[in-house]
Amino acid sequence: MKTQVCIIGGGPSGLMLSQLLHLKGIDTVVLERQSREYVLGRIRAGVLEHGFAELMREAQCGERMDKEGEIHDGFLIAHGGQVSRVDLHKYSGGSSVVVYGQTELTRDLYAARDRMNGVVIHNAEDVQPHDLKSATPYVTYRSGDEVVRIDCDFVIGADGFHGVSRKSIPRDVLKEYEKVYPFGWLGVLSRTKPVSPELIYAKHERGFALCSLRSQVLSRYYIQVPLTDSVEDWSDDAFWAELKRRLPADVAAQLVTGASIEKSIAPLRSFVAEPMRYGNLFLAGDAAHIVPPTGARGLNSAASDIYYLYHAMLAHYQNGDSTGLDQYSEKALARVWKAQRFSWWMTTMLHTFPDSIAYDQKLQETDLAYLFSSEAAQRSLAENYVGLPF
Ligand code: RFL
Ligand code: PHB
Repeated sequence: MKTQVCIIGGGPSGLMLSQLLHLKGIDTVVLERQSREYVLGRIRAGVLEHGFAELMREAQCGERMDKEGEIHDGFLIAHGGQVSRVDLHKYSGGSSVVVYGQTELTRDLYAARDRMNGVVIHNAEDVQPHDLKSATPYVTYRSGDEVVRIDCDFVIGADGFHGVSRKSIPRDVLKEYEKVYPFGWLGVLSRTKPVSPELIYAKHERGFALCSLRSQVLSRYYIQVPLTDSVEDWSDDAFWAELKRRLPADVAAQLVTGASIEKSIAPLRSFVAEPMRYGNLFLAGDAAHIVPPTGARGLNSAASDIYYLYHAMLAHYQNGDSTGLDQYSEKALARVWKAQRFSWWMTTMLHTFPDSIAYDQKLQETDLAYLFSSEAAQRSLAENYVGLPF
């Protein structure tokens, strides 16, 4: 098989790039290890920044998002017995975020690829990139007993944190920066009315909690749990009881509980791999960097990678100009590190750390007190949350 751009990973990053390039007449093949059902069964992000939503529209995939997604102009932070609002609209110069699930967005991208007869190969086993430093790289995968070879100009590693792409960059080239947090998030999806029209991030001495949503009939809640906990340790009743303990009493009293339709634990981690290019391999999204979900930055950081790569590929194929490709890693990493800083700050301010000393707790309280006493601080939060410019 032959293509111009071989994309490893059929998550939002890979599908989005494939769709955008296809619209400009650039041929791609997407190789996905899992089945489509498996990919669409994963419950992940819920908050999209303005720039991501724009990219969805440019990819001709924004119709359902614009109809069913909710525009949110602010969110709430519960702390020390009070609830304060962050006015995103006011402090970001009129911007906002879109609440629309990653699952739905991925479904829309798959539908668009199908409509245009895009090649997305599922259940691709043992995917392996080769000859990345040469002008003629190729990727192999196994389908049953058959090994298939795809010759291409470029390989895109959009295969998430556990993918094969990053691992094919030699150890002496790649530098990895990592911070592992001593807790995870236990998430529950339930077919219940959300407790609040806007997201509530709750700081509590028993641990952080988040009230989010997918629609007016579908709620997503999270609580901070120790890394030693497993999903089996948490019955639905235990989850709801713990969530209520961490919310302000009037919010807890309004909480509608119900059977969980998904329950999972995600460990919290910050990670960056540098550089994001090796020869003709380009990393994008979670394959190169991940953040703790507290700032809702993960998918949104993937979006800026895709934006830069898309424009760099266009310049290369349409004008023979490779400047964008040459500058990709540096440009992408500059924005990635800002998302890292913001996510680390939100996580540090709102979680309960098992080894924290009284001094640390005072600083957390002061961070929040300063935030809500300073318009400049709220402006800084808002501009990061709605997304820094690409
Ligand atoms: P993905 O989604 O992990 O997709 C990678 C795809 O590659 C496939 N793959 C392979 N394919 C072929 N060969 C191999 N060897 C392969 N290895 C892996 C995988 O099966 C998969 O389909 O990465 P991508 O596309 O870069 O997208 C990144 C986002 O998924 C991620 O950043 C967000 O979900 C993070 N995130 C959030 N981001 C936000 O911007 N806003 C949020 O509100 C938000 N909330 C969250 C989140 C992540 C969470 N979890 C579970 C980590 C909430 C949670 C709980
Ligand atoms: C979600 O709805 O899954 C969600 C929302 C905001 C976050 C993280 C996750 O910061």
